[in-house]
Amino acid sequence: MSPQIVSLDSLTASPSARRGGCASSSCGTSAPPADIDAATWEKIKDHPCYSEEAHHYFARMHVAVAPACNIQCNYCNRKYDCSNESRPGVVSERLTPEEAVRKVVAVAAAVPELSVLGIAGPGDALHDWKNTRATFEAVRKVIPDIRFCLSTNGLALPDHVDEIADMAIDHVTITINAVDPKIGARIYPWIFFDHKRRTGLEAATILLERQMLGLERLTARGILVKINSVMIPGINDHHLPEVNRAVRARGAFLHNVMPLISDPAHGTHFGLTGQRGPTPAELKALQDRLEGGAKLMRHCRQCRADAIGLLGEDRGQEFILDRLPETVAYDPAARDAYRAFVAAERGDRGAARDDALRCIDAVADDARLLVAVATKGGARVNEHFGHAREFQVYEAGPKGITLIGHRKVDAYCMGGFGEDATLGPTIAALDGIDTVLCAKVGDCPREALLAAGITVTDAHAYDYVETAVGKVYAERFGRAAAVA
Ligand code: CLF
Ligand code: SF4
Repeated sequence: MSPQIVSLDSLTASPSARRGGCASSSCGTSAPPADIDAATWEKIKDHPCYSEEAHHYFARMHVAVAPACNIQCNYCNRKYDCSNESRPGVVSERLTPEEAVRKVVAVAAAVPELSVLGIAGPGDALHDWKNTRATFEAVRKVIPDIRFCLSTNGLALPDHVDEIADMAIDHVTITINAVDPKIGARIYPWIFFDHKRRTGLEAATILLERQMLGLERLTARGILVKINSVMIPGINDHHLPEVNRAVRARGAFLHNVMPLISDPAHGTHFGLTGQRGPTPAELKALQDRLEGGAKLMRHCRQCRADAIGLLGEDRGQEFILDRLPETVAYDPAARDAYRAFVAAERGDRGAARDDALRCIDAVADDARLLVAVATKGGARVNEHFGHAREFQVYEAGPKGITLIGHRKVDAYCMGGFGEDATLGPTIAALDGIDTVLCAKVGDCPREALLAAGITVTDAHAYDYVETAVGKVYAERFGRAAAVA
């Protein structure tokens, strides 16, 4: 049976429909949204990529045990890293399965938020299946409650679906950039398949057919499949709605459209030939166009193949293998306690969100507002403006309050002092934003942003994000009394 398409709109429908279960702030539960069955919710509720809500609370860890790949993408230079699931940047270290287990145990002991172990390269997790399988099997013996996730280009996928299902790997990402081989041939110069290197239309035809076959086989086994698509202006941007329809028809759970990252310094074909990536506005316009099809993931951070931590952070440098003790005792108590905390926090946040959405509902017209939030997790406004390395962007409007993306910046505050040189790029990165919410902000950046037409305020510090966005929206459109 195919899994249902998840509705992230469950967070943006009418308040009563947005949450299943109780709406009391004291209920201490995290009941599934009304349109997600209990079994599916159990699989996604602590997966930071498959549940937008979970990404506020839970962390993923990637282990770079799969360096080899069986295809070439024009946006990838593996000396530099895998663009499939990673932003360009070398993997700090490649690991053997044994080393990976040691590292996972050390991270699980130190990071109670850890819920998912992913293998996302730096090559292809299924082409390097021996390493991928050995890693998952060994980790399962030590940490039975961690979820497994893998990412693949799909070429080898049809051959591994049974083993994936047998190993209880519940989440698989396939990168599908085209369903038309003519478009695919502009993205993939070659594949290695059935002992032969193949090029051009033949290569793209085989790859695209194998991707669809793998997707169909996975969904038939009840495995949740997310599709990643790299948006490449002039090549597949107008084609991605067709990709969205095709993957939806085959039971894909989520569709994640990511911007091409293209820089000559990365040494990729696209980088060297001047192929540009989309602007944030182009990406948003495409994502808006895709609404109503396969549900969209909008909180991807294009993370490295060795990333560790919440999606908006990378703690990889804290866990370099050489610096870890040879043996680490793993005690699940801290992770258990953290999950109990999150369950209670979600109950409170759900009630606060319902209140905030009622404020939005009270404004009858079509007014929309883009709000950027500085947060370090927990779905709260809890980061100083000067410390933020990214801002989460929320759209408030008739459809509710929706996370629509993020904007990366360099931190303004370095060693206790404001770094004026970063303000210009930060203001540029916040183009189109109406209000910035943060836990604290100094006069200098506040005035500079105001001069650029952006309001920044710490008046809602430590509120839940939706509460703060709801208040700003209601205040802006004359409904302050409704949120008192
Ligand atoms: Fe890793 Fe990918 Fe699993 Fe997540 S990442 S293998 S599904 S655990 Fe997540 Fe990172 Fe985006 Fe990938 S934010 S690049 S979607
Ligand atoms: Fe690079 Fe990943 Fe494409 Fe392989 S599948 S070429 S590792 S981006």
